Amino acid sequence: MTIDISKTALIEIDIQNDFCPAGALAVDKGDEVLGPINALAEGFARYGGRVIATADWHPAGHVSFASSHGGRKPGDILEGITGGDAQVLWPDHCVQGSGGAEFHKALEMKSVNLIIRKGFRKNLDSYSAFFENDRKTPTGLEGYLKFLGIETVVLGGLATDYCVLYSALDAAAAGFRTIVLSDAVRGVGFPAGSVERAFASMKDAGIVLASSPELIGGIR
Ligand code: VGL
Ligand code: ZN
Repeated sequence: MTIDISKTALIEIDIQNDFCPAGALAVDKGDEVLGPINALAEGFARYGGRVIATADWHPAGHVSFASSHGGRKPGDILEGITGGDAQVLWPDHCVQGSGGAEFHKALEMKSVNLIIRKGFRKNLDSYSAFFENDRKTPTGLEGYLKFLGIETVVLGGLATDYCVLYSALDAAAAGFRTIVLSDAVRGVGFPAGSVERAFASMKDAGIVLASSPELIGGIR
């Protein structure tokens, strides 16, 4: 697969301690994305490519936390709280300034050109790197990429069924050729079947799955 590095951006989604083993919202084997992501980022950097890292960045008492809704438990689902789809309630995670919100220490930050933080408003959640969960509030990433003439986005990170999925769907809807890294994503898997449904919706949206070695070999 050919990657014209001047028109391609790598987006590393939420590779933060809270989504890795022992984190507050640990994704099974979440740290396994680090090897392929770091290798690809290094390949991009070698050719002067754009590498963007995103971070879930919630204030204490965030609307997506079960603890903010007296008596609710993580995994409960509430309708109509952020204007978009039903909201899954999560354990407190990625609280601004906390250790859990830091990027995993093995994530190679030297190649990262831009960090996008999202979900920083108390009453609005954000899975996507492009739009918050009201589906209207932009993060600015689309404008950034388009201004630079980026045509292809490559996505990896955490979690397959939430932030990677929503970011990939928004990237495709914005007109980018969208590639998700088959070996550099891991999912939450809640509710049951969510990872399988995520891959199916990506496929329906014309999103391509490819492995990091396939892409590294194609960088020009
Ligand atoms: C995420 C659940 C809640 C993610 C973020 O990064 O996929 N999932 N907040
Ligand atoms: Zn979150």
